[in-house]
Amino acid sequence: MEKATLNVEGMSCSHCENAIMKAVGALGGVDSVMVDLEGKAVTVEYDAAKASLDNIKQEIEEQGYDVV
Ligand SMILES: [Cu+2]
Repeated sequence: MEKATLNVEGMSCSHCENAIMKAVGALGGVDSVMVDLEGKAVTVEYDAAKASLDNIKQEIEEQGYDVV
């Protein structure tokens, strides 16, 4: 299991948190998603054989947030 923390801009409230947790959590191979609003960070644990960090970043951006 891989663990990565992404810096994400644009998350401001629990709605953002839920949107990201739901969208990223639904990706195959993603085991857990943690959102830190104050720290502007999203930490994901994923199986590198089934999910890629690029896909995870893309999904966050599709939800309307910027991965920096
Ligand atoms: Cu929000």
